[in-house]
Amino acid sequence: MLTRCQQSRCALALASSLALAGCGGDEAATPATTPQADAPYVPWITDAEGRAMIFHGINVDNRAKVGPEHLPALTQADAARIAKGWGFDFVRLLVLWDAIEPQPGQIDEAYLDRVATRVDWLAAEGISVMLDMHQDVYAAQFCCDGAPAWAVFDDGKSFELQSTWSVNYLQPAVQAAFDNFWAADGAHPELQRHYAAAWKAVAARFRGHPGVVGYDVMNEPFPGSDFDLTEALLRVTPADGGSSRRFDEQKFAPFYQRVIGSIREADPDTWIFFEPRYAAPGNGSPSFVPRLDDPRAGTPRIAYGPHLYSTLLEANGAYGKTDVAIAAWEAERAKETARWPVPVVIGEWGLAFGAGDATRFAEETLAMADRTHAGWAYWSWDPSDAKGWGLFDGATGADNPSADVVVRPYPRRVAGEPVRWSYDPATRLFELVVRPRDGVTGATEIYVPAKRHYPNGWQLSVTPEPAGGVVSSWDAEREIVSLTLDASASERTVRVAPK
Ligand code: 9MR
Repeated sequence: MLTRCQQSRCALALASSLALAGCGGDEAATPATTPQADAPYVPWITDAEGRAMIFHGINVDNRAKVGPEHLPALTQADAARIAKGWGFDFVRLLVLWDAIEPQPGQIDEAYLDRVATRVDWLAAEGISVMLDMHQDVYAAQFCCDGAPAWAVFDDGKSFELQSTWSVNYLQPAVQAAFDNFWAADGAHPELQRHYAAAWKAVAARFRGHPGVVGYDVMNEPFPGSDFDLTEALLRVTPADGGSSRRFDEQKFAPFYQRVIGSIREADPDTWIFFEPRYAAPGNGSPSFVPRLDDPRAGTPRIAYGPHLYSTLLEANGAYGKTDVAIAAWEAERAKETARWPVPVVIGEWGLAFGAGDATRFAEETLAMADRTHAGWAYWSWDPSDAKGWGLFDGATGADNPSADVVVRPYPRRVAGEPVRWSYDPATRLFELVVRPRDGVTGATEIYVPAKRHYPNGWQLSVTPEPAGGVVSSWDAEREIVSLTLDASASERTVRVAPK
């Protein structure tokens, strides 16, 4: 039980934020077969040349959640800006169940056409897209977005609209709607059946699209009445895992397994991302999702897309010196990826850059992502609000100073094993350590935001230097340096430094 004081801190936190919210081969497409329960996971997503793909990107975007067409505000010119102005190679693109299946069993192919147009724009810019089946607070009729109206069963429970969107998760009607969804053998078994079938339709549509790298099964899945508010706000998980473990093991994992199976009936190859349950893991609590099996032939293509938000940061309006969200998050994810070594992409992280010490939080998040080999997508491709979440100004369209923090050098493709990489914003030194790996072709590509971060120029060095010197080429428009490293050294360090 929470004390009264804890409850008021919770209310404060909620009021300001519950918005927490081996390298694989590239086998040819083969039909799904029986699950290979023990097939080892692979820790990198690789491209057709066997290069590890490291993702820096952005969520596109909040405006897809509502409106008759359910489309993000993205234009073709925006796609070019995301790639060339910010150097991003990744977009987490929001799609909505209520747009995909507005009536039970009827897939809106025209909507998928509109989504495909956006995917095409992004792919033409070299951006890999993850389709994110988004939801916030279950459905539009509660406040936010997600399920079609016909899939909302709230058992007649009460709902009072709360001014902070995420606080609506605590409303009895919302919890009942989720409970009905998770109860696969309950009163509404059709809900998960429809959800899985909707995913299959999406997968059938985007199967083989060169721009689509992954499917994110559900945004920030909320555990319904198993939600542990104390854990979410105070990062205190019962020793036995409590209702969170019960949810993850008994309801959540079977749901994931079912949707994975359904996607694989249509698409054997696209990576499937799962997230931990909503809120607590994003703030540094454990997830109890067990290993998920991939029924595709060959190596599993299961990846992890956890979010990272500090409740405390949002509640206090500043990044306090005692806020351990990032360290706790790193420690918990390390335990999980030791159990299942899958590629990790932080599907969302973001913050109000107007808050105290926000830049330090952002830089620590990004350093941690590099350290742990995680890709990421900033929340979101929306103009900045009053608190400063966006990376550009809605009125002028110009970059905000926050873009200078979020946009940084990274190794977007690594022809070999990426051993480690880092970037120090103070010295502007970028380093990548890479080991040769058999069967990989193509060049290692590093995004170097030259105009933004190296106004006096930059220099590239490789140690030990290859016998014939460093062979590199520079794409000035996209600010990408490509370099070919031979296998004569067991490990090489590539450095980009200011002149
Ligand atoms: O930032 C978004 C806010 O403007 C919306 O009101 C809210 C509800 O639609 O969603 C916010 O975005 C959240 C996203 O959907 C899920 N993860 C946390 C995001 C930031 O709060």
